Amino acid sequence: MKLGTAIAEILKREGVEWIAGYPVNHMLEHAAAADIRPVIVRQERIGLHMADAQSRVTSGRKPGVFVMQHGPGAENAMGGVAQCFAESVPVLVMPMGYPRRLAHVEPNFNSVAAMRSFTKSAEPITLAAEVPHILRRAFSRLRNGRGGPCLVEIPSDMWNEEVPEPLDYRPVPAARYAPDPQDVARAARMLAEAERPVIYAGTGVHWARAWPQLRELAELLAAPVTSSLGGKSSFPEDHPLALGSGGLAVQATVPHFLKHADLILGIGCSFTTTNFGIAMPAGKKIIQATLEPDHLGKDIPIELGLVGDAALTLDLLLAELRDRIRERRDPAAVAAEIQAQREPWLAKWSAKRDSDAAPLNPYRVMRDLWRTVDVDNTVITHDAGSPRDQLSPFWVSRTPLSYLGWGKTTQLGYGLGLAMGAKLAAPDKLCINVWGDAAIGFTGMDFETAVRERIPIMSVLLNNFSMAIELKVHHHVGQQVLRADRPERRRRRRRRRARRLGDGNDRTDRHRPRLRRLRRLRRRRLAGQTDQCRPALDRQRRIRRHPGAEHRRRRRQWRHRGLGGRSALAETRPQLLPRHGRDRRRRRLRVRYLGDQQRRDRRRRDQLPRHRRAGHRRRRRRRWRRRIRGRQHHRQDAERYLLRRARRQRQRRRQRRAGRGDQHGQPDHVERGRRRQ
Ligand SMILES: Cc1ncc(C[n+]2csc(CCOP(=O)(O)OP(=O)(O)O)c2C)c(N)n1
Ligand SMILES: [Mg+2]
Repeated sequence: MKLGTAIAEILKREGVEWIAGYPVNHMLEHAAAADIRPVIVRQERIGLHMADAQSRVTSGRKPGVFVMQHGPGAENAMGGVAQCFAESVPVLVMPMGYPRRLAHVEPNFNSVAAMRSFTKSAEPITLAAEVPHILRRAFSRLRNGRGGPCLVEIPSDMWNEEVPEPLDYRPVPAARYAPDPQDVARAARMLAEAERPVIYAGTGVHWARAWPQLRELAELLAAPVTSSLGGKSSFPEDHPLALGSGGLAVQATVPHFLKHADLILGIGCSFTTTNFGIAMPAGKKIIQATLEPDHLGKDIPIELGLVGDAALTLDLLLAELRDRIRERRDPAAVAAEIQAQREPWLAKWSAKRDSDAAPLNPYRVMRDLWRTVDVDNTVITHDAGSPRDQLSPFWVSRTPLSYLGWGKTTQLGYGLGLAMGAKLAAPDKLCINVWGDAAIGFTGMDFETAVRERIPIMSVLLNNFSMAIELKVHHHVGQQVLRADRPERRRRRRRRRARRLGDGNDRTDRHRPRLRRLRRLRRRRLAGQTDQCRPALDRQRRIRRHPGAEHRRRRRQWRHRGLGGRSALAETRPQLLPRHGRDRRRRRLRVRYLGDQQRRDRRRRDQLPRHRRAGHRRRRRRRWRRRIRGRQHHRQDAERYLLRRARRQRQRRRQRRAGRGDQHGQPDHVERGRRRQ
């Protein structure tokens, strides 16, 4: 069994259904052959973000996989890998590597060496027979403990190596671990005795799927619950005990309750100090429950640490607490206090959220979005910048993993990949990403991936023509941006630019007045009020009088525009030529774009002696056909046409051969050679 086939088989056994990738990496071919869907992205980072979402939405049960080329592909993927690392997301990353003899020679990029510091594990394949062991190690790390990207580099000279059969690989089991029972008992005592406990839920609750336990604990203690951005949606935010999520922008409820808490229980969280998380007030008594022992007391001092899976930890805590608290505590007082904080806060924001002013402000957009979509069957995420803060405090998420948040670092453009990956992982959900104009500048081209791969997502772009969130930091730059962007200035600038380009109107409505005028003229002409629209009428008359001349004139015109003359296509494939309004306009743009090349071609052709012009024309047609093939718009037509042509040519060749009596399918030149003998 070839190396790639063996890896694909292992992925299949591990339940991988699709992999994201960017060529060249032969894993894409091997995966497709093993019925694993390859999803080709436009750049590596997005592929990693998609794999990231696959892992998040399945709580790591089916980790995402991303493959890319050695050298530039691996270099360009580093951002996405670093993002997974910062967010502790388990993703299998399989770059191709330089051939083994060059893997450690400068300046070749060695993924294992380069990415070791921000992956959970990084290992090259150096022996084909070791593949099952290497992948077992990788999957074991992906499924156990705190998540993170695991990298397996496949040297590009190994694809043809044989992995011994039968392939000895069994899917890796996931093991959970729980905290020390004595610590759990102590934590339960502290919680039972606390008068104002607050629960802070981190992403660990999602990874452990500890949602029911979290709710039960909150209800048992009548304790208010907030979360990190990553932990948002682990507790229903329309629950009377929900404070809303933490983050950079938070509801007034969150700081109020944290400030007055006498005990904070952090569950599935690292308490990392970050701009994107709420800071715990100093001097508080804190219990930290986390999967990662290295995270205990990492950024803030804690009273007690519980190391283990969030679901197991909560199960144990609940069992202990039920002995101490017989009945659920009455949540009325806490709920009333939450409302007393939330209502004035909401009232303060309602001026923006309910504003009808045009253009609509982002808060209003988010409000309407929440009211419009089926919130419980939605997975929403956002990019860095203002969209995050305009969404997170107001979006009331009610079902687990309906909100993909992040809390340590986020590269602009992350949200698009997350939404696409989430859609592949949960096809029944509506997947939305909300981003700003700076964010779309990073990964916007991958919209094409969503279209090509048929991944229907919703993308909400909040365009404020600036990096609004950075305006306070970059005051002078920001001011310039704002000044240039005042609407009347913008319009005047555009008009000036348009006039310079020879058009009287600005960009947005360039075609409209012309169309309107033409339509009006046509109406009047039909009503006999005018005989304007001369050019069209004249043309009609000319055609009627001298059809041949008009035909030649048009041919000249097409040639002049560099379309290879009517004969090239118009006669054979008239549907490939533009006919009406939008098509023709598009073509005109294309012609302008291609004009220089065409003109250069023609000049070159004219310099050739006459007998060589045919070859030139043939080459040009070939190029033209290639161009057509690349155009999505006509691709199917063109492909069908080319296929049919190729078939015809084959047929003709076969007939020619048959005519010459060649029954054995020998190549032409052999036959010809024989004949000449
Ligand atoms: C790759 C990357 N570079 C820089 C940043 C820092 N950063 C965070 S938000 C932001 C500006 C976002 O602008 P935009 O997307 O237009 O949102 P706005 O704040 O204008 O609504 C920048 C530069 C980042 N998060 N990621
Ligand atoms: Mg912006």
